[in-house]
Amino acid sequence: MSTLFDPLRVGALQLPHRVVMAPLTRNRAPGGMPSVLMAEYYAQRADPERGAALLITEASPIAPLAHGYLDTPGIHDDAQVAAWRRVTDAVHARGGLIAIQLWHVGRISHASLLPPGEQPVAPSAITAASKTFTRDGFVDCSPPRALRADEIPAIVAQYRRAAERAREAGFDAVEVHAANGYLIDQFLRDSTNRRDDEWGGRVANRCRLLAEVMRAVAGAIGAARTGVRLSPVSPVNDAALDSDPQALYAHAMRELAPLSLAWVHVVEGMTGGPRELAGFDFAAMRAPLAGSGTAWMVNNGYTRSMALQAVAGGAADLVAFGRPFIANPDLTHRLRHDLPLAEPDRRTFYGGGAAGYTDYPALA
Ligand code: 8OZ
Repeated sequence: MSTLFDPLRVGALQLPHRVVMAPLTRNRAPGGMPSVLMAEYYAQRADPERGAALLITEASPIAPLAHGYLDTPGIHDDAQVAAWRRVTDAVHARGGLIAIQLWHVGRISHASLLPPGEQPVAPSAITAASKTFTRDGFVDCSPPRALRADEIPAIVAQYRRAAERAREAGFDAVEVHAANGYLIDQFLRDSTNRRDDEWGGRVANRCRLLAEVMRAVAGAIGAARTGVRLSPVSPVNDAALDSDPQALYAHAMRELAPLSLAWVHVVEGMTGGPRELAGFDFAAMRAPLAGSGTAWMVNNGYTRSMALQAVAGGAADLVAFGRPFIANPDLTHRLRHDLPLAEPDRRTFYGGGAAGYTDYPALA
């Protein structure tokens, strides 16, 4: 039987244990450029014994139109690649492993964050009843326009190109962000996808963007370095639930199983909120992956005892912790020895500088 602290091979990566740092938006990339402070932050959490077995970065926009929040780090031009290299070098110097989360926000954006004259893009022209963070603080999302079918292959290509740039920047792997009501999730759910072409309608059509993106990314950098994050019952970002999430996400798993991706990462319940929602059966969602070699990564509000039990009982291969990693750079050390955890300060989650970011100490 495996424990939370046993090593695991995940695709091309040899992980020293099962504790992963979940992606966390922190808005400390001025102008979309990964900062030196970010290199320090990730390196603090990279120790293979005391920190994360695998760090997953904050969500990182793959194109100018993929941005939806102020000061999130891009992975779509050469200067960003060079700046990310400082992050991956700092993590590797500590012996750590790091994946970048590839992000397209779709309709969760504001025109002021996009190139002049552009508006957000989405499967259908339905404005999100949600806010985003701009230079002027929190504002309502701008009305999106529906993507034309002939524009979608270019978006798939942006994911592929971002994955290639991620490898140029020294990342060990990528995680495609298909959760939390952003572009790929907008295509998946019938609440946000009202298309009647080959990208909408029946489940197979709504899964097409996810499947094409995963095939493109895996084809470019290898499935053994490719993961994906999904949140089947999370309503965040005005993502009203699909009419049949169990059927939708089971179909998605049947499409992804033959790719033998490195991992599938699931947010259980509402992202950052309650775990118990809607009676969704995550074990049933996972079933089609049997024999695929794809690791199952779980997330959302895990405590030490829940994580120990999830791995020991076979419900998960990996457990991703988000907020606990903000205040505990040595989270794995603390979990291993059942030491007390520091509490993060919500006021410094998004934006600002070193305060509440790189100043949480490890235990002596
Ligand atoms: C919090 C604030 C802004 C963005 C997500 C990328 O929910 C995010 C995000 C979280 O996946």
